[in-house]
Amino acid sequence: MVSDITSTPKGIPMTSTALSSDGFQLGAVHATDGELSFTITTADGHPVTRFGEAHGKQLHLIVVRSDGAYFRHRHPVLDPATGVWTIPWTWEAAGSYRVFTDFTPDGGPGVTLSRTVEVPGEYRPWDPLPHARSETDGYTVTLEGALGNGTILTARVTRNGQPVPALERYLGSYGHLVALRQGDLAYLHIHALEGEPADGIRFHAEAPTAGRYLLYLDFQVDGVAHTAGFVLDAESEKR
Ligand SMILES: [Cu+2]
Repeated sequence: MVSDITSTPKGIPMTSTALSSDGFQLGAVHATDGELSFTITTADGHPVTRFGEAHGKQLHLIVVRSDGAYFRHRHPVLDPATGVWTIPWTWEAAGSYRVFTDFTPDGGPGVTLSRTVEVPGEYRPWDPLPHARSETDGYTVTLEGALGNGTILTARVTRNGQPVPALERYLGSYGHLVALRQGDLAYLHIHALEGEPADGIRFHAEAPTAGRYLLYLDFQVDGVAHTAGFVLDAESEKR
């Protein structure tokens, strides 16, 4: 479970965008020569070599450009002797990227740490308008419902106008949704509710504030993972 979320007095989850938290630190991220690597250390700099699991993985790596473009959710491999995580990597475009590591220390609650990485080159900004429908790899994905504090979002995946019956469990549920607040990329890991995918994948959303959010749904069909992106404006709390 992701519990880097600390509750405000009103009980609304806020997420850290820091590179250190809860006694852990994300070391420098190297991403050259076709490989991305980093180390999670303790606050005093010792590499962490043992991790627990959440959503079937010891660590979830989320990389996205600061404007929300070029989102990737990957699972790097740990060298348990050194604490170095690696994954093959090439950058698609220039810009400032945020690298999130979402992990579970051995025996502890989950932690999310992040850092920025600058990728040189000519930068072409992306400024998306709100949209709740996304086309990806031949699939059409819609997100129904309002994003707010304690609202339900329902994702539906179709292909050629028909529901996709072969939606597979991926990372412990039929879909995996990450929401980032536009502006600071505050990180929300939105958990799927149990249910059959024929009825749509339902998520329980807790947007910490009103404002614009970038959302990314990962789903899997025939062993292949796909990502659909959305932009939603969170409603302010109704009174
Ligand atoms: Cu993951």
